[in-house]
Amino acid sequence: MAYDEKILEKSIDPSVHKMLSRAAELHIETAWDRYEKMLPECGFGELGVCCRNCNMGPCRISPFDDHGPKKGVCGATADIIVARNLVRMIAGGAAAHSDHGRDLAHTLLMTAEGKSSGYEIKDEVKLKTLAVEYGIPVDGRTKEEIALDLAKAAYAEFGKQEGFIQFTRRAPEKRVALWKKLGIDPRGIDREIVEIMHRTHIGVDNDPVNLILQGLKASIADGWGGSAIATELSDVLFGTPVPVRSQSNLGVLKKDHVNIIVHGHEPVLSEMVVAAAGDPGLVSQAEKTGAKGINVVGICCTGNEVCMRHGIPMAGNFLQQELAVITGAVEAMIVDVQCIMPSLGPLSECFHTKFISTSPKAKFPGALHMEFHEEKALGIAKEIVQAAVDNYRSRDQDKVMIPEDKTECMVGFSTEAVVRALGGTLDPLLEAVKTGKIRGIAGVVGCNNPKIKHDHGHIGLVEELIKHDVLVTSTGCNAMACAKRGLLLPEAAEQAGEGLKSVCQALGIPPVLHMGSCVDISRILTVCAAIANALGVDISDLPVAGAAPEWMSEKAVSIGSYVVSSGIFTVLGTVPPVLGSPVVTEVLTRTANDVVGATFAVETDPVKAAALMIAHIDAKRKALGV
Ligand code: NFS
Repeated sequence: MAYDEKILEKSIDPSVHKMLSRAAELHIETAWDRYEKMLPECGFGELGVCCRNCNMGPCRISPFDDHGPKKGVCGATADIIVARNLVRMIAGGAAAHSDHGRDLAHTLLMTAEGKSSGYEIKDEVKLKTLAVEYGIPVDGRTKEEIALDLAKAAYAEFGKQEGFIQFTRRAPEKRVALWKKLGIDPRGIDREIVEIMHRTHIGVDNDPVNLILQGLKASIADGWGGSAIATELSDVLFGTPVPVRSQSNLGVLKKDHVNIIVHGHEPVLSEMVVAAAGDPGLVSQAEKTGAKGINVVGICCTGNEVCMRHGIPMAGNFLQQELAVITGAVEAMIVDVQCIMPSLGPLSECFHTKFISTSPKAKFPGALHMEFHEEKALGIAKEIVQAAVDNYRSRDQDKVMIPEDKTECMVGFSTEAVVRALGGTLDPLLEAVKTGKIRGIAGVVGCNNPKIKHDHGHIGLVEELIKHDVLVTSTGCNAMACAKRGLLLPEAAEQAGEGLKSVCQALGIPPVLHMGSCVDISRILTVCAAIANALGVDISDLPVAGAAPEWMSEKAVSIGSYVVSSGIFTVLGTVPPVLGSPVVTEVLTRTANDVVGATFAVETDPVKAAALMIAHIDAKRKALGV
């Protein structure tokens, strides 16, 4: 089918072309339309030079106009304002990831105390490994006793006032020593986030470099702390992922089934919805309404979580959430927290879709709020699924248009699964890196953003990397883009360079490894730390690089910051709001190399971004003598 040129420019995904043309037909607006209405976006905001931190303003600096203001009312320069705004973004992102981690600690605590309903400790091996890491005794104790101590220890990481966060000690000794020397070895997770809010209050920290260092500190507390806690405790409760086959893209919705979408982030909710949807009573009720069954699919990072643990299909990434509703085939869109567009409320009202919010932290206009609590988790999940099943009768089949696009994928490469795929040790991977069959390793992650042709940034970059023998680890919306493109299949090794292809074929793995949701970038850090430790070097010495080709969220700012703080060069595909400050731009793109051994680069062209990463990888190979 031929589409309007304007629609083809918006995405590389054919399902998106179909649904955008359907949206236009129905006169329904999407994020792309709202983005266009926003243009031109605020130039002060783009440069990061507006400040609303007190009510003497709002102030903005005129970077190009000699007669315009060069200082805010308090005297803050562009450098100060940009640095304050940047670290506040880090605080927002670190808070989101870490509050997710805290919720997992809460669920584990309730489960250990026997107070939750429907949860159990699924991975006892991991439970014990983590307990040992925390110095918690394991011998002769029940799993509940160990889990109680582990949950309390994880909980304590958030409110800790002094000392260090345990999982940060997974980083190589040299890295930890560097963090200590720079004063950026984080204490409690909450403490570092609160300190950013304090320092950016009017009249506190007005040194851009000092502000950035605190931003890095909070980001380390996120990546090696809050996010790692989210990942590890999810594995304990729901099982550590192993490679599993599934499908992705909007074509996973079924015309003759009750379709339920889980959207958001924390597996605490989505795991229970998946369990409830398997309830024989609810399935038979679905059949009585004329449906062939109940079809649960995921969107955004919660989609990654349930896909890698249960093979639940992924309907799409961030920019596809509205399109899923526009199919007219969704009985319920069930959400918890993060990356959920408030537009879903009014949009759902155009269809029969029930938009169900569940978290006391995240309410939306037009949503039906069915609050979720661990004490009655399975019961509440069943009520939610029941609401979806009952709603099937309200579906207007004439309004249904599900694109047929769906692709097979292989997901679930946790750190443990990667090691298993390698035969039990990292040695084959190290050997392949040394011989050059694998040139280096890239972590490609992050969101979608209508500023960039949907999925083009992700796919353009990843395909270029694997072609040049760079093994890609992927999470979040990038992982979903790769899944839809068929890059998460062992067969995709055909598209890789000869060296990477031979390694993938020998091991039966895809050239792009799905490592999970955004908090699971902590898995990538763990792998990097293990490789650095095996080679006796720091992470900044490794032939590795990171990228967030279509990033938009504050979480992505925190992620980029902890990845760079860990010593990994990172390329951003959308421009961060820092260019109004020469000092901040210089620090992030140059000076940081002398401080943490890595920098940021900004490159909107994915092929050029890949070239930057490959050049970096080659330089590190040379320095390592491999
Ligand atoms: Ni992470 Fe971006 Fe959201 Fe996941 Fe997607 S938008 S920062 S990738 S779903 S968190």
